[in-house]
Amino acid sequence: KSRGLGDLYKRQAHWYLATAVSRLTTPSRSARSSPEGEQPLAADTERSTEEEHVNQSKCRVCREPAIIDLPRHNANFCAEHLLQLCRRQVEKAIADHDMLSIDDRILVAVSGGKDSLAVWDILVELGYRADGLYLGLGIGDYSDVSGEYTRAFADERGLTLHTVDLRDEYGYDVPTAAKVTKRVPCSACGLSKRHLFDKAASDGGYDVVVTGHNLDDEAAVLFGNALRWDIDYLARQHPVLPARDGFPKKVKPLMRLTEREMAAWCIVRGIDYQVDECPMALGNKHLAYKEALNSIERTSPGSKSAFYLEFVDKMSPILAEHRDHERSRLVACTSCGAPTTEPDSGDAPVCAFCRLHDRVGGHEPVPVEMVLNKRARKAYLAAQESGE
Ligand code: Q46
Ligand code: ZN
Ligand code: ZN
Repeated sequence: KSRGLGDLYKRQAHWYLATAVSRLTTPSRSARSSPEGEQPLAADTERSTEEEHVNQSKCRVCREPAIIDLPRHNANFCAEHLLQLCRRQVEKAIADHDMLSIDDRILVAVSGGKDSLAVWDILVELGYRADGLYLGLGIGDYSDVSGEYTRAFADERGLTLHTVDLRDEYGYDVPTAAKVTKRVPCSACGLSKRHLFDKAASDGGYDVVVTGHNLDDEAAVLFGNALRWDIDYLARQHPVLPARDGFPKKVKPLMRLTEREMAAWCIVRGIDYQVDECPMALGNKHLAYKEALNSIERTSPGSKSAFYLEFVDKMSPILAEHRDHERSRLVACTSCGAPTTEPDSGDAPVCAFCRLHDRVGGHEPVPVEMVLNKRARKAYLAAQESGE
C-alpha cells in the first residue's frame, strides 16, 4: 500500500509497538473501527522473546502486563493507561496554556501521519468540535497515500474533512516549487501550509488551528534555534500563538507527548497512518537534531522534555516582548489580504505566498526525484522500484 521512502528506525519502532500492542489487546482488528475504541487487555499466550522484556513489566497503574515503557516517566503502561496518560497530557497542555475552549470551532491540520490523526482523535474524544483540513502537496506517492489515510480516518468516524489540492487550486506542487525557486522543498512547503491553513481557518470561520507538533518536533526545532541563538525564531516558538492581525489562533496540544507515544496511541486506537517519512525530509537537519536529542535522552531520560517544557515555562515569557514587537509591524498583502511584513523599499506589500504563487503557478509538474540530492534520489528510486 505504502510506497514512500520510509525511515528504517521509524518502521522498526512502529513494528515493535504494533506487535506488542496487538498481542495484548483484543479483539485487534474489529475494535479498530470503533471510535469509542478502548480495547480490553487479554492474556497473552505466545510471546516472542523480543517482546518478552516489555510484556514482563507491569502497568504502573493497574499492574496488568505493560505494552510500553516510558523511561522519562520511569514507568510502564498497559494500553488503557497509556491512553489515559495521553489524554491527561493533552488536557494539561490545553489548560496550562489556555489553548482551547469547549465552544471553539477547531480546524485540525491533518497530514495523514500519526500525530495529526492522533490529535484530531484525542480532541474529538475529549468532546471538542474539530474538523480537519488536508493539503494535497503533490509529493508523489507519499501524498497520495497520506491523503488516503486521512480520508479513511475521517470517513470511518463521520468527521468533516476539507481538502485543498495545491496543483488543482494553485497550479503548482511542492517538488515544482522547489525546482523553480531553487530552494529546499520544505521552504515552499512550509510557507504554503502556513498560508493555506490560515486562509482556510479565516474563510471557514474557525476560532483556532490545531497542529500535531509533538514534543520531539518542538524540542528539535528548539535545538536548531538555540544552536544559532536565532532570537526571532526562538521568540515565535510557543505552543500558543494568539489570534491577531488576521492570523488565526494556533495551538499545539501534543507539546507534552512524544512521537513514540503518538504511534502507540494510534496503534491502540486502531488508527492506520502514513508510517513513511516524507521523501523530501531525508537528510534534513530536523531529523539530525531529533537523533541528537534521542541519544541524550537514552543516557539521561527526561532531558528532552525538560529542555523544551522548561524553555516554554522559563524562557518564553522573557521572549514575549520580542514576539509582540515582531507581529506589530504587519500590514495586509495587497494581493490576498493576508498579514505580511511591510517592505523597507516602500513597495506595495505582497505576502510570501502570493510571491511564490506568482512565480511557480502554472509550471509543468516536476517529479519528486528531480529535487532530491544524489543520495536521497538513489534511496527514493530504490524504494520505488522495490515497491516498498
Ligand atoms: S511535508 Fe513538506 Fe514536511 Fe515534506 S516537504 Fe518538508 S515540510 S518534509 S513536515
Ligand atoms: Zn494499566
Ligand atoms: Zn498574499
